[in-house]
Amino acid sequence: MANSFIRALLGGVTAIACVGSAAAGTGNLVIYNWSDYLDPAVIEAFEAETGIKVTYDTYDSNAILETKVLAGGSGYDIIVPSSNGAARLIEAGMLRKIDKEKIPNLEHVWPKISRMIETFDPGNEYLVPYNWWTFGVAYNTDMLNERLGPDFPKSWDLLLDPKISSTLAACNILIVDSPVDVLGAALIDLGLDPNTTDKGEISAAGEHVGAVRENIAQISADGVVAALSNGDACLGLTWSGDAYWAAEGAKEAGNGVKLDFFIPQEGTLLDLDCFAILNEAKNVDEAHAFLNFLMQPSVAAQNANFIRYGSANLTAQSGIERELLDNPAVYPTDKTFERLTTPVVQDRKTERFYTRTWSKVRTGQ
Ligand code: N2P
Repeated sequence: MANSFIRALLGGVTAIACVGSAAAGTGNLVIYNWSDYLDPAVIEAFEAETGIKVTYDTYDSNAILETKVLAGGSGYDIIVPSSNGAARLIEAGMLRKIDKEKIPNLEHVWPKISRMIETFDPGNEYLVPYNWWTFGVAYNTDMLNERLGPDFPKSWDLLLDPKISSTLAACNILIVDSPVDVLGAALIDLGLDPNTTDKGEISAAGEHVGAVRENIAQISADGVVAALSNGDACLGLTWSGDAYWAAEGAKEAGNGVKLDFFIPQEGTLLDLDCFAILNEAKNVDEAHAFLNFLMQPSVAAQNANFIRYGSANLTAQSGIERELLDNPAVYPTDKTFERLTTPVVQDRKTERFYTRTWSKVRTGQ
């Protein structure tokens, strides 16, 4: 393993040498990514190495990304949609085929993860897998122990059982603004398929969350991490990497807030984000150069250690912290895998029904 890591590093050096030629293009690159989802030092290193100037912008939900991109003229080159959103953008003809010759470091992608997107991107022609995650429950250990005792159920019930969530409402429950994840969790809690196309079942999931809506302080695109870190929330339904990020934030702040995360016993969703290059990208060579740079195992490892998400770069694992690799919420074991479902891409009608159901939950209708 050590040898292959060293070989990979050497491969990376060659790749950096190639990257220089991309600077002969426009010399600019515009990236639109989820917030807190790339180590700024990676961008600095890329700029220093290549002379390419990166403009970086962020979003907090697939809905925001899609609205901006589907309107056209966004000005972005690289975007980072989650699997469902990525599939819709491929179908809408918004993405450019990746020129694999320009990204030799694609060889480091974990085949198990590449396969996850095969159903909607056969041959991974448009997408480069970035990170995977599980959706679960982040919590403030002291606040929950105080209110529920130490043996509280590691279950979706913490939100979806009104008796429990009403006890936690005063210390603030926040959930991410992500219909696929939250309605999926509600479907799982009801013993239903999180990928159902049955309108009655989707409505039941909406009503399940709606029944505890008054106990949710905020459905937030970007506020969950900060609220957990600061001790302003005791419960957050969010993604594994963000939960980790919140816990690290509290540790760094030294504010005494202790956070943990679990995958509910009923099961949950596992999904991934991918890099894509827009059809309308103006800086295509630079975009390829950036992806190749980031996918060098040493760079990918540094980035994974920073953002705390499970990396799709297999070779990078030699450089990823043991604590992250051993955390089944970040790198699920085969046993955990049995309790996980990956969202499928729904037909347009079903998709719209999920969105409408979610809007009702959000607005408390
Ligand atoms: C990063 C959030 C990305 C994870 N903060 C869900 N796509």
